[in-house]
Amino acid sequence: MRRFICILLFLQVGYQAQAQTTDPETQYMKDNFDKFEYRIPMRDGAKLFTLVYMPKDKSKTYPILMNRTCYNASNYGGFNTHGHPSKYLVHDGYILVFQDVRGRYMSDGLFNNMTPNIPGNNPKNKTDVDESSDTWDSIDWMIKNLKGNNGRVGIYGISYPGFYSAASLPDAHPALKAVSPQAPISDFFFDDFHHMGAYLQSYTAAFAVFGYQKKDTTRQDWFNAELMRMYSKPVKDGYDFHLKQGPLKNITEKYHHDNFFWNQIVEHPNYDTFWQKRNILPHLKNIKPAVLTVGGWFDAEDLYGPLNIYKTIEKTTPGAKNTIVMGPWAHGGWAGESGKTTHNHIYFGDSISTFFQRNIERKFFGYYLKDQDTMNLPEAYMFNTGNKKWEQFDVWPPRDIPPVKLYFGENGKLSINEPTSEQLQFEYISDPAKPVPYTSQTEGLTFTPRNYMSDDQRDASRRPDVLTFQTEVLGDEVTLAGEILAKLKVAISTTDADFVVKLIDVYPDNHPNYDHNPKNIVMGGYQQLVRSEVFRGRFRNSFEKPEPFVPGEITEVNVPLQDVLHTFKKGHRIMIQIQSTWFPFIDRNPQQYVENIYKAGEKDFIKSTIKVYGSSVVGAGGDQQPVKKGF
Ligand code: PG9
Repeated sequence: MRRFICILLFLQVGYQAQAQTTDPETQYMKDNFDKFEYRIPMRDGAKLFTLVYMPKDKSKTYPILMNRTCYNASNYGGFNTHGHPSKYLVHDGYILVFQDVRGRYMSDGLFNNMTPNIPGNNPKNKTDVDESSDTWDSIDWMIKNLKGNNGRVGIYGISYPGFYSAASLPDAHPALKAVSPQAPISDFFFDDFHHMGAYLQSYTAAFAVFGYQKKDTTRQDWFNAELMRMYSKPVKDGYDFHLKQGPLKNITEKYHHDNFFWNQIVEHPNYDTFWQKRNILPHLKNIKPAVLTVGGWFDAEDLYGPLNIYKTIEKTTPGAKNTIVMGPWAHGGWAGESGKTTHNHIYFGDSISTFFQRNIERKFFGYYLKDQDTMNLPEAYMFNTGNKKWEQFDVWPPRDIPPVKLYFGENGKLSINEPTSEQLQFEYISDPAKPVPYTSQTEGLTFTPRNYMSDDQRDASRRPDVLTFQTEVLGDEVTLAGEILAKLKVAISTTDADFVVKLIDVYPDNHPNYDHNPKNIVMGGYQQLVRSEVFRGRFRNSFEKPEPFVPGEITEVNVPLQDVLHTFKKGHRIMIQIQSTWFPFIDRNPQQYVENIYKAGEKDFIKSTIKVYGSSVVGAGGDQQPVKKGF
């Protein structure tokens, strides 16, 4: 079939005659690159819109550095836009490529969330298309058609583009030499929309972006503006707004009745094949490109993704060129540089993103795509969020930092490595009409919540429906490095409940305030959240086959929290909190077993008396594999 390739060459005169911008990096782009637009044909005939910046200097060849996105490639024209490569990469000289994935903006086809990977080979047969085949076809076309390329390709992307980066790895094109999935989604049942099966109610408006098919190719947002307008209305108190919505079924009726993705979420409340086939992790085997996975320790959206993509490749492809970087960032925080690196109220140091961009990311692509420098990146380049320093490890989780076991004792005492009495029991009443706020601040509606990940837990500590245990003041520092697994022994008075476990660093009363905070943010006695996770109790034995609790029966609930690298300094305390609501970050559990929580009615929501036993333990550090893997 004659491959019709439409090349829209921007009018050079018009493009360059634009007024000189004040932003030096955008000006650098204009002075040193020519911009082209292509519609690259895929094996099934669909054409994917691809924006290409070609270096003007034709005296040498360049690798291709590609970003595949669902967030409108046309927006990448300006330098300082979401997902643009760092200035260090731009100045090093690459053919920069931004592509609308299938079904988005200027590309053909239908959008499919987390396109299921079709195991097999590339080039696949004509009908089999997925992100791997679209990437393969795009690379094959670019290598053959973009003059001046050096035959090597790199892919990077943050967030959903992080998933598209990871999805390029199975059956990768031979020219694909370096891939950096950054804050990548790996599985929507554990990243973004759900955490351990519980739904993130704070994501309500995000469905606007992912739940509507466009009618034609377009550079403009086509999705449900009404839903996005939720953010223009001055909703100052998201807690109150969401509580007033009542059960999720009201959200369906009011906002999402015509949203294909929301309806898929509602119809697939358990980890069935709909979600399982959208999980990229089982396909990450026999990985050939070098991989640099990047994440933020305070990433509320995709923390499961980077950690599990790295660990999966370690398991499936021994000897892979596989590195993980975790820094003190929120979602994608490493892409920007404000000078001071802070997360909410916590200050971590200066220019940490610049360090990553210049000393890690630039080296990674430069080495594998341009034979630049030497490769001396460690297996794991991890920022310790307690002593606020980078640390390098030759394996992650590290084997030379002993795991710690934390036990619940009387009078709110948390014991380190010394079991307390199994007879002890601790009790609270969980009331879905008065759920525990997920943040100490009054926060309006968010696209996705972020600040809560390192927030002060003092308000929660004072609630009767939150169990709080803390160690004595530490006489010496204690470092937790690796996974955290809370093995809870519980009994509830009803037939369902959620469990939220939080690991907290309690600052000494004389801790100085941080300059970047308003005066009312007192760091003395601050109870900083280090790691937290929710577990929907019905999935304790299987995410695919949920089970009710037997009222009053002592039951094991294993809550895997994501990894940490955190030194609790001398003079601090370690704290653990346990609760059963976390609103509106997480939707409310009716606390009695219903087939589908998305369809529960107001009357289904009841109080539950929760008992936690002294035989529970929080294992922190090292490999903490859940006793019963629920998936
Ligand atoms: N974490 C981003 C996201 C936000 C909201 C909905 C879906 C995804 C992202 O991965 O792009």
